Amino acid sequence: MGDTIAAIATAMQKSAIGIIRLSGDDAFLIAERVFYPKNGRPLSKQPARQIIYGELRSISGATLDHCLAVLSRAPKSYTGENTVEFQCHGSPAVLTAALRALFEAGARQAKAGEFTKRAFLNGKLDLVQAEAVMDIIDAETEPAIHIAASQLGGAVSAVLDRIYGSYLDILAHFHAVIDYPDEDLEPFEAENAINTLKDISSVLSDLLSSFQRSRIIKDGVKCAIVGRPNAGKSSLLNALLGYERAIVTPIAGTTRDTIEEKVILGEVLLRLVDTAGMRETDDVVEQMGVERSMEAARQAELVLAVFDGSQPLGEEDRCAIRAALGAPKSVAVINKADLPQVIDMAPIEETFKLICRVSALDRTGLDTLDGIVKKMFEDETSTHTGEFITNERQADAVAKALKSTELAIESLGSGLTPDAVLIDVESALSAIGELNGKSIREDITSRIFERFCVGK
Ligand SMILES: Nc1nc2c(ncn2[C@@H]2O[C@H](COP(=O)(O)OP(=O)(O)OP(=O)(O)O)[C@@H](O)[C@H]2O)c(=O)[nH]1
Ligand SMILES: [Mg+2]
Repeated sequence: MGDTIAAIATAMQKSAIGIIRLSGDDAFLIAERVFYPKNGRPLSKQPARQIIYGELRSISGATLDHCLAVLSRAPKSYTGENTVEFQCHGSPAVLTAALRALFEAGARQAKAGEFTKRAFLNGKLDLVQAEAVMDIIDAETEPAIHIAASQLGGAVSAVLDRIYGSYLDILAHFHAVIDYPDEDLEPFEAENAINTLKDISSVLSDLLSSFQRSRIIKDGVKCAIVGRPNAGKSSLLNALLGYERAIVTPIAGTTRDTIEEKVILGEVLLRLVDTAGMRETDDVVEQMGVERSMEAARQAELVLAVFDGSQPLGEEDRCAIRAALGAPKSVAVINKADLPQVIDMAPIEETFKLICRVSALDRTGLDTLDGIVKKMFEDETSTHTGEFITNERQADAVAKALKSTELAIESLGSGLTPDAVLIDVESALSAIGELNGKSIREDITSRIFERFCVGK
């Protein structure tokens, strides 16, 4: 490692404050060449974790900013190395000039995720926690923040450490009995090992099922808005977004292509897809739009079937009903509640368990829809219980460990000699080791940190 890295850690746009990070063996030495504390003491002689006011200068001595610096001494820092963070004024020009000064003073540009990678390599975070750093930056809803924050705090890591330790105990016990037959060791009892492995397997199953929930919380739910032309689908999209995203006209067949936007409804992140009105048409472009609508409905976890309450239910509405029936979850949205209602509700009530009346025009009834969606995904979004794993890599590792654990239980139960079981326990151990980074290949580590932004 050794070399000292620097990067702008905040977004490159005008703002009140912009932060530059510096980390490595020579961080204080390099910082002293560009930062001059007002109290006259050199930076390296200043106390750690205190705010130091001073002047940031280029190598040639030109003042670049009056700013604050905070230093942390190894190993008590985010990266585990000597670090300095400069809180400058948030001007991209100032930050760029200050960063250049640090390069001239001996630092080099940090790569994406390099600060967090160093934190991992120095044992400040395990791999699951490092991934949570990324998740917390990416979080778009409060439940997503809760999951990431709990992972970052080490909740999942603690569970994995316990499991890892149990596998090691089983392996160590077995080897000790074989290698030291003369010692007065407790014999290796298959039944004890089975009990431990069963406990582990139940924890791993819970973790694996948490992935589906965390996926919904993190990535959101794909939600198609379908209905006959002019039902008010685009108006509903706009009303939910709070701005005029999609074109709305009284002409049936306005929307041709699908439009996707994210919105938070009922504390759930929805990836809303506005679609072309479903109907038989000779217009080639509209036909292609209708096909896309069908596809969007097929891919959706939730379908909002929009009906025009001011019109009788017609043949064109049946397409929307069929599309909604094919989806795992659906809601009938009876729109245009501000107009006299003539729609025959009986067929809709027969088909849909969940119905709400709204006026996309007046933006009324949206609270009811919000409540319905909230209740619908209550199980998935309640983050109060249990630990969550949050990406494919983690899910794959847990699935691998679970499979090997179950194989081990099966073999032990069927009376196979314990050494036949060891291979399974060892492969479960290595799956968990890859998950938390206790035993991981360098190429996997690099892949993980490449996903990070520079400065993190
Ligand atoms: N009175 C009333 N009119 C509405 C309401 N919602 C939409 N409209 C009107 O209905 C017409 C069609 O609305 P759109 O949102 O374009 O309908 P759409 O379902 O997206 O239509 P297509 O894209 O053609 O499939 C427009 O004139 C809207 O102003 C509502 O709640 N009340
Ligand atoms: Mg439309």
